[in-house]
Amino acid sequence: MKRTLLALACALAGTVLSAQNPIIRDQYTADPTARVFDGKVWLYASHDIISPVEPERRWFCMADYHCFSSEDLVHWTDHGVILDQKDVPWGNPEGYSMWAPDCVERGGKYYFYFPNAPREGRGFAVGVAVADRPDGPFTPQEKSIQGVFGIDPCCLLASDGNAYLYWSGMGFSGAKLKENMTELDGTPVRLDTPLPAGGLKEGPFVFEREGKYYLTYPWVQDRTESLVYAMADSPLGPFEYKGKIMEKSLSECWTNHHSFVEYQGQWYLFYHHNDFSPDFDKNRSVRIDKVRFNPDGTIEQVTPTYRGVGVTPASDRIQMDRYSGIYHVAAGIDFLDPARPFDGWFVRLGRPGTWVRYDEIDFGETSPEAVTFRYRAPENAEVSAPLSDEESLGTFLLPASEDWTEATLPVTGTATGLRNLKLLVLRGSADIDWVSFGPASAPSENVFADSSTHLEKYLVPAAGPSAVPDEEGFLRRWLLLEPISKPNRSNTVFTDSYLREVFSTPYFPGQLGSVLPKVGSRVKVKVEYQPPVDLSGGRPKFPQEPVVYEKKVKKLQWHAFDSRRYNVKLFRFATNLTEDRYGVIFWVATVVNCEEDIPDVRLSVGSNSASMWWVNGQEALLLSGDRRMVADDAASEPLTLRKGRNVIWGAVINGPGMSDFCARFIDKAGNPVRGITLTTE
Ligand code: FUB
Repeated sequence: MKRTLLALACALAGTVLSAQNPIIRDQYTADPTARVFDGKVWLYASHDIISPVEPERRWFCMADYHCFSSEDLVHWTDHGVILDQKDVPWGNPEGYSMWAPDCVERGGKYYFYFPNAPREGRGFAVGVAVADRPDGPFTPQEKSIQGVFGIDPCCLLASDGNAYLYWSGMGFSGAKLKENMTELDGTPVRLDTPLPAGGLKEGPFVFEREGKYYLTYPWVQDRTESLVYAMADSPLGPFEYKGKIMEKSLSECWTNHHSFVEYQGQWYLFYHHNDFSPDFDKNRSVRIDKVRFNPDGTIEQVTPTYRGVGVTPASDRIQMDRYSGIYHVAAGIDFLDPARPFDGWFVRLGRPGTWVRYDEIDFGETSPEAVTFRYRAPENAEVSAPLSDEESLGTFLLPASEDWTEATLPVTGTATGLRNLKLLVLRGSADIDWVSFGPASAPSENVFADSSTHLEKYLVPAAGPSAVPDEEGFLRRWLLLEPISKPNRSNTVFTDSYLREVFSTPYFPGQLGSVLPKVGSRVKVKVEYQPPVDLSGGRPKFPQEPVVYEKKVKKLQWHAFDSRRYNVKLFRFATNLTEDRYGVIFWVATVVNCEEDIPDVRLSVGSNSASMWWVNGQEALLLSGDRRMVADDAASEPLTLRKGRNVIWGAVINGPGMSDFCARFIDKAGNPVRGITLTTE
């Protein structure tokens, strides 16, 4: 979650912050009050700092307020300082006590209520500053509000047409405000201290919903605050205690402080926690989670999450450490740099089988073609990206890297609209900072570099306009289509009739044609889905129970390779570039160019497992059954390689084993055919 430049930029007002929880990531923020003005959510919060005068002082320290706005609750704009302690006529200019604020709009004016230490005397007073816009400039009144002594003001614009002010100080008080919004209209009333008994109660936030008034507040229990609430039929009570909104945090951050807001039909709870400052709980950060109401108006308890709310565009850096779900004790989060907490966290997926899930990613209307991982891994790691039990964006090889690095890899599955994404480790382990999805461009080339340590041992991108067969006549230049999922738990089904049926299925345009697909082109192929095979035991384990396979469309790419060996290692090809490697069909093709007709030759093939071969559109060979790859396992009837181009197609099918093939042309005497060249177009 590295945002050093962004953090710098955010020192300026009007910058955009993109976030899950905590939502503001370049400064401490606390005591959030969220309001909706002009179709946007506006956040007014305390601004925790380390004391500039007494850095060792382990107490709250706040000199000013910022406000923030957002339309999607994900991207927040910091509007900068809206009020500074130096500018409050009645306040102590060095009091550092600008605690929990609130802001409401009435009659086109914005009223910002804030507690502060007065110039004279002790304790806290509450003031109001007025502006024409939600982001100020706010002009503070000359004097604090008469009759209000305490902290944490909250203003309610009730449906009875009145505005009410609430605050805490030796219990809760409330009072009607005058039309001018700056003075109390009458004597404050003490709100009956609702249960639970004992323990400090502060931070009252009162809101109205469906004719009920909710007094919600933090309540200290064992030195840590949980959020609780009471309900009433009128703004000033009597209130009846109802229960907990949020449990106290396990990390024992002393305070919590919150507000409720309804935005676009959904209610949200804004609250805070000391995410960026685990060792000092007076430096806090604002979070958001969704909140729901029961049919009787009571509040469903809220579980704090890292994921927070809002939809994250797939092209954003998706901070997987802000997860919706995580599996296994070997998975967890850590600061990227404990000395620089605002750089954020990464998620550690410490062994095969661990996973992390991030919900509500918006892939839009166009499925991504590439994914970039920011990660590090002690050895090569294999990470799959399922979207559900049936769908996946692919399996990705992350080459070993001790340092943080980025790898951009082609996506093999499809995703549009809103999806939840899991990253599941199949092999090795990885620390992941973020992932981001985008269009194809360079990634499909990068893949060779990224996976070179594995793939390059077996296959290298075709180099030069043509190749020649090796000394033994084996054809080593091939166009390979990424594997088509065709789930088979055993190779025993590969009978002639099964193979003919499977291989006569049209999968892609130009199949078996005389014009070969372009290198790098992609085809949309309808495939049967098989759930990821369990590799944890070293050998592939297929599900014991019958699995319902569903049809889905995948985008598969054509690659041109020169094989380093006489046999073409399809399994390695699949393992390095795609998610499917077992229970698959590989389509392969090459062009044999001859200077003149060469009669009486045979195509000689070996494959693991079954395969079928065509020369110039005619079936040449069918290798059925559960086969091992053996050179010259089967040879075609004699045929003529014509002067010019001869197009060779092959299809290899496999179940739970490795896959490869070798092919050459031999003459009557069984010697390799010479004088031919190989191309892929
Ligand atoms: O931020 C200072 C104080 O901590 C607030 O006013 C209280 O509600 C608590 O969150």
